[in-house]
Amino acid sequence: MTIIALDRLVPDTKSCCERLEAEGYCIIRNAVPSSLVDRLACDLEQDFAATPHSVGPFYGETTRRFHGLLRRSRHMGRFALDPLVVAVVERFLQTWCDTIQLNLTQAIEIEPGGVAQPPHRDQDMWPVHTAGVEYMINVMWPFSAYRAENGATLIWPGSHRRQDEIVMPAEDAIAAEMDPGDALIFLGSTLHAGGANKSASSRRGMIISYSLGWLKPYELPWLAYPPEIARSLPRSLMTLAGYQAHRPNLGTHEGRCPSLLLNAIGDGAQGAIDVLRPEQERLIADYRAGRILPGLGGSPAEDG
Ligand SMILES: O=C(O)CCC(=O)C(=O)O
Ligand SMILES: [Fe+2]
Repeated sequence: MTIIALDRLVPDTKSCCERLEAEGYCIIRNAVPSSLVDRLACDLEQDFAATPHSVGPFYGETTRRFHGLLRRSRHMGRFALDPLVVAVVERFLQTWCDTIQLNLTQAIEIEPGGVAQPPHRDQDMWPVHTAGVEYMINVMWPFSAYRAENGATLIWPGSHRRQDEIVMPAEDAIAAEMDPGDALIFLGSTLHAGGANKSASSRRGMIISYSLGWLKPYELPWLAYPPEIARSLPRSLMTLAGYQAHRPNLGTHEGRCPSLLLNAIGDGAQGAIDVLRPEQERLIADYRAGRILPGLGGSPAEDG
């Protein structure tokens, strides 16, 4: 079993993207200091203790999961906005959207005795797929050492190119063994699963996932971070977490960009304001000026 890993000492968006392209996953070693992971895990300790077991065959009844992590620890920004991760995610997703968005933050504990999760591709949650389009990217951050015996995430290398195979042979999976501070990035089209925990202690970590900015996210960020909470959190994080319209006019509130809700005043209903791409504004201007005639194709800008 080989684990493909990158050393953060040579952080390089290009090589990380190449590995994702080739294998469907990539491990960044020492992406953040392990001491920071310890502080984050410490902030979440109470939540792990207070969270009941998950219900259902996908989540797994020997797991505990909770969400809305950006409001639970001030350290989350360092993880969610990790520059290398964000650069990689943007490189993969921004061909298909203007801006990426936070899809989910989820803390996960797999208890001793936990069975392996069914293999799945996370982007299959959305029912329609266009070949070659990536809809989301996941990043798994371990809080405890991930090893094959304690349920390290299982990944099927190359499975992103074999979308028609619902499952692949168990022996083809690798266990993404990592230590706190490492990060596993994998595509939404990569077959994976939480592993079985055959050890005596819990495996804890978190997933932060990002998706095309116009998709419905798994976790509704406006409920996880309503305006009164969002105003107390870093603006860059809340921009990622849904307080940003996606052109044209998607994800708005009262017909306006929801970023206006982050301002201390002026968040009442005040009339709609378009959020359009420049080429859409040009198209409308060309139409109004009579430069677009019925039956003509092509770009009006080029047609002159
Ligand atoms: O816990 C893990 O290692 C993976 C979890 C996962 O893939 C999921 O819940 O979608
Ligand atoms: Fe998953």
